[in-house]
Amino acid sequence: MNDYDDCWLRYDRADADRLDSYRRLCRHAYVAEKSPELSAVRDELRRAIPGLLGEDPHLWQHPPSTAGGFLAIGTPDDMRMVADSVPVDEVERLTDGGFLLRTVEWEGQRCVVVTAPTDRGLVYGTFHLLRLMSVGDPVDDLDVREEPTYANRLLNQWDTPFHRSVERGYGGESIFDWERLPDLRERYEDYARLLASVGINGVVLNNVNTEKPPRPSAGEAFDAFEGWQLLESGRLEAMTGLVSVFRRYGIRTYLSVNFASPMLVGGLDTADPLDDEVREWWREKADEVYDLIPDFGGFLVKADSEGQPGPYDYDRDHVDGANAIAAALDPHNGRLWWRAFVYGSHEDRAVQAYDTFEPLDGEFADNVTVQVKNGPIDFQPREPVSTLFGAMPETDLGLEFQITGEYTGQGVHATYHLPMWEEVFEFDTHADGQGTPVKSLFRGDGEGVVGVGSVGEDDTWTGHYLMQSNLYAFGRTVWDPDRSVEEITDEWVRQTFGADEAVVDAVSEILRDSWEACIDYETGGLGLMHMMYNGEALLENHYDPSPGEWPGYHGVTEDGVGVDRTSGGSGYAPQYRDPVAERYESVETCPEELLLFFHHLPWEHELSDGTTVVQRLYDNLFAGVEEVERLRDLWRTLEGRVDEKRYRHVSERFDEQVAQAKRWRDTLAHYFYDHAGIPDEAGRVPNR
Ligand code: GCW
Repeated sequence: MNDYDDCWLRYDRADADRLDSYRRLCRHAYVAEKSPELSAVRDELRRAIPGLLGEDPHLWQHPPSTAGGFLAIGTPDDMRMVADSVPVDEVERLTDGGFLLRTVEWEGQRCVVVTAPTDRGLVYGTFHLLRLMSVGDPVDDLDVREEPTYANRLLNQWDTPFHRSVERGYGGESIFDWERLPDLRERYEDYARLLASVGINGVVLNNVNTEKPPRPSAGEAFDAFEGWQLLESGRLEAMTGLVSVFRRYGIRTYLSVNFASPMLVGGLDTADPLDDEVREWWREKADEVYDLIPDFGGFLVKADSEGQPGPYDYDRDHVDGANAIAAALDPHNGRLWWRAFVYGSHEDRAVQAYDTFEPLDGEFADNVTVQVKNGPIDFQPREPVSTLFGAMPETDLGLEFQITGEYTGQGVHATYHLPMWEEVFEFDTHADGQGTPVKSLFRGDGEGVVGVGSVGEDDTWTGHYLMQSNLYAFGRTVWDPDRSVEEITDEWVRQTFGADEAVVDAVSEILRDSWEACIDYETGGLGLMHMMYNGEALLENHYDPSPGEWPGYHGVTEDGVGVDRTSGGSGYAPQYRDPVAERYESVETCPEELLLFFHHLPWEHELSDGTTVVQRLYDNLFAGVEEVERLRDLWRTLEGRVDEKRYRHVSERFDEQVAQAKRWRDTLAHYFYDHAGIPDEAGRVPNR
């Protein structure tokens, strides 16, 4: 037994009403044998069946003739029994990762069949079946057909191979012990299981920040191991075992690489993407990587951003930079993910990504994916969606969400991101006329959705038991963005906490309402953002309130609040297509939840219900704290219903969250009051 938590893969005993049928159909399992993925499937049954059914599984290498019923897992090519009992063309038509689950009659026995055209699909199908049993759904009449919506469902680890830290990770140190590779830890496999169980099919193992600037001058050594070193030959060789762990679960491995690798790793004196030697260096390096890891996914690059080198260092643009590296990956079918999170000369950072990338549409190589954060700023509690979505029809795009809670209370606050992701997915970009929601994009073979990871060495994995839900929900919504928040949440709660309806209801409600509460106490709402501490003293923690630090983000002055991002201001609103651009451009039609993101307004500007802006901000700040208190009290009703360890852990964090929410409320309320000079009508903001 490990000390760390099993998260949603607990496999607690199934509901008594269902137990007979589950045992009859799933205790005997006939599983194809040929691949590493299928050995992972068998291992998962050995873990799950004893817990769920209270009996060890019987694993067969041929269809058992006398069991009375059994579970069969394999492709139609692997197993004649499968080919005989499901429509083979239907299976063959499924995309990679897709699977069918059917309950069938076979030679007088009733059987559950899990089948797919690929072994990866069998892994997903198996986890799907185990999920059904974990939440207590019937399996005696199954007819399930599933396919992932997006071809690429990637996790970006921001694990820095440097003192094992995780940038913006709140679940402890990195689980990856690079210094000890090729030695493996059981935890790698358990992590791969968690990811595969929700359909993730790629993992970028290291942080996009592959270098800690400043770089030492020539002749001086780096004083610590840095991410770019993972491209060194010895490191790559040591990594192959770790890659195999993920491969067994259908997950391809990727690396973040430094744009200046030809210099750092290769010893060249330039990284100019148009230099022949540089291009040759990338080609040889890619050949070496693929010799060791034939199914390697590709590279991810953060260039010209926050101190990382990039093509601008050589007066080249992002197309030159990306295409040079992509050319090296291309012969191996490798893909280059190139981030759009760049800075530039603009006073308003919101306009930057679109200004930089939209003009380059159509120029990127076919195996480049431009990876864009969900909003134009930086994973704030609420942002409008990025203007790049739907704006680069000739370019493969990826959408980047943050699973970890950098700006939403980190490892302490319970802030569930799924409702935010749903808002992003449902947003109509009008890219292809009305009815082009964000979720309808990213459907090409080279496109997909990426999540910035949240796990670490902590027993809870994510630093907070309830925040395991964000990792779960990310995988499930990216598998199928049409699945509702309620459904995904309900599945997670039942697998994680069991079937007690009082627990299911309370935890679901806590999660559902947590995001709006966070927006209220951390921003006051109305589209304000980025008032988090960013100074050196607390390591740019992005956790504590510090509204005075970056007034450019919220535009607070004595005469008003908000940032003018219309055509008369920074010009962000017109980057959208009409009618979205028109809607944001005008104060009258701009949705209130984003009003101050797009407009600088007087403190006494009246909102649609007659409340003034300043009063609404006060009201929201107070409402946010009250809401967190209500959610904490709801959790407290679960004492005795949830195991002591998790009950206490979450209770303590809730107490801290309430205290911190009050700190946010008071800091912001005073800050607004100091600038507006207008007291709260309810008298809740004391003069200082
Ligand atoms: O939000 C900022 C974070 C950085 C991060 C960067 C990025 C990995 O504060 O920690 O660096 O975004 O996304 O590149």
